[in-house]
Amino acid sequence: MENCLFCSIIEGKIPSTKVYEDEKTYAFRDIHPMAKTHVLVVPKCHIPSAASASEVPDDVLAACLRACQKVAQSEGIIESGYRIVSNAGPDACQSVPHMHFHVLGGQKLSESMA
Ligand code: DGP
Repeated sequence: MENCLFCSIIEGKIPSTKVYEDEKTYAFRDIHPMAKTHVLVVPKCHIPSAASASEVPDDVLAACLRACQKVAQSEGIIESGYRIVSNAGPDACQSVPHMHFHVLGGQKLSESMA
């Protein structure tokens, strides 16, 4: 989609630090890391947010969760633990309207989620 930051990153028009890629997903380091490990997993097709999940093919949704697992594995946090966060909409402070999953770990995370 034109004028979508993450679509531009996926297309390579904006540089990013790639962590993982497959046919349906792309994962790269967050520009403002909130934890020692902070990677964003995005579907390659444009989906505004998790609030549109009912319109998204099952294989794309599954690929996103599986990509989070692959990232956790390659980042060495699969055993120590990690958090997957997907902000959707204004109350969640979603700032980029292309569905994405934050994979956070590499340190003890806050017990508070809100
Ligand atoms: P959210 O607030 O949940 O919509 O998260 C958007 C994230 O995207 C935020 O943590 C910062 C990250 N981000 C924004 N612009 C860029 C960029 O140009 N490159 C990278 N790597 N990350 C970005």
